[in-house]
Amino acid sequence: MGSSTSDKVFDALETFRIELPSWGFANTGTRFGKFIQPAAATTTEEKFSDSGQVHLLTGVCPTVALHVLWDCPEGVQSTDDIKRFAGRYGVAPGSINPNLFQDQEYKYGSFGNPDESVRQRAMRHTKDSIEIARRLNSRDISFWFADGSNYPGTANIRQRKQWFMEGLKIAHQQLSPDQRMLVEYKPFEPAFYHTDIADWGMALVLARAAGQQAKVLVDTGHHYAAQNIEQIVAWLLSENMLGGFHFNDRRYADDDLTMGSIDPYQVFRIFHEIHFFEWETGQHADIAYMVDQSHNLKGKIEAMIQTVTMAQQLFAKAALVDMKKLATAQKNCNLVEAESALQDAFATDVRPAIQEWRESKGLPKDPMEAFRQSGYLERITKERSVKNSHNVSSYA
Ligand code: RM4
Ligand code: MN
Ligand code: MN
Repeated sequence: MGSSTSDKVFDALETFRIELPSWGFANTGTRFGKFIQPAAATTTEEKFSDSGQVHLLTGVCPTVALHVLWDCPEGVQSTDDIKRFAGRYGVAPGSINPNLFQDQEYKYGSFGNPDESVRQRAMRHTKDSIEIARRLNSRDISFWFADGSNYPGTANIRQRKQWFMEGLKIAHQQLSPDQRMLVEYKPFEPAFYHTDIADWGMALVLARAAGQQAKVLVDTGHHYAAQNIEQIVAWLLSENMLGGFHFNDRRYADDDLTMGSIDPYQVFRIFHEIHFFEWETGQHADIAYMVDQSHNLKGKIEAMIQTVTMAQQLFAKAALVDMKKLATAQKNCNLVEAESALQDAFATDVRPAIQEWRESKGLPKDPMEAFRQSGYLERITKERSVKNSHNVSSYA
């Protein structure tokens, strides 16, 4: 490997950080049930402990995303506990995710519910979530709405859009100047006929209407098969509206599989659009890279280490694209040359350079191996297995 290749890999890794989801360490399942893991995290503290392990071994996951309902059972009062966990386990709270889908009241929606008192309840929870974020010094409040309908004719789509516009605008007014609102979209599930924020265009319209600090969040699992996600990314970048990602992979629907497990080239192409944007404009793309996965069958911490390793590899590979060559080839419509610029970078084995980078940072060369040697899994399995034998209730 040429030294310029490893320089590029080092440069790319220097800035790349990825946020872990607290719920990725808990028992999760499908609508058919859960398979309980004896080592799964059963409390917010355990989720911090597990993410702390991943950060300790990889060095690139300094924050953990929190879901208010699952991680802040006392609402705003939970923030003191969370600060303690953050100090104890060496990971800071990251994006704050309001939960506007699980309470019985949200059966017909939250911001889009025809019942005004439910919309108000959703707003109260939203304001609490923004306050939680403020107390925790979290920059991003990340909104995913399950709102929608299951049958044609049962919902007033335009009216609901209006309610969303109003709700997000009010929420935006609560933000501190350094906070951001991220608006996620999803084409279906749990609603099966229409979802109120079904795609990136709808999220963009709502984010623009909400205010300057609102951006779009791209969850890679929230697209129809064959959709060109990197094009969406390129458009959002050029509109200065890309706020962050929820990474996961999919084969059929919102499968929440390990990042890059099905289609690593797609993730590479997404990262390429970001690198290309930065190269061409000289601007830094201020994007929150986050994981949103549900490891029903894999060991949770191992799956997370695997994810982070994959993310680093694909980000580094994308940094190897010869941009000058690419730009010239594009200009001259030299198709094979242009495409090869991507393919050559994708085919490069960056693993040795990544190992060198880890060593230069005093990190284990192989985080997975280091985790297996650490004894951590054996310890938490012992500590948590009894608790896990009767922890099957909520999603995470
Ligand atoms: C949704 C969406 C949200 C996540 C929940 C658990 O499908 O991806 O971001 O918080 O799942
Ligand atoms: Mn998501
Ligand atoms: Mn999802």
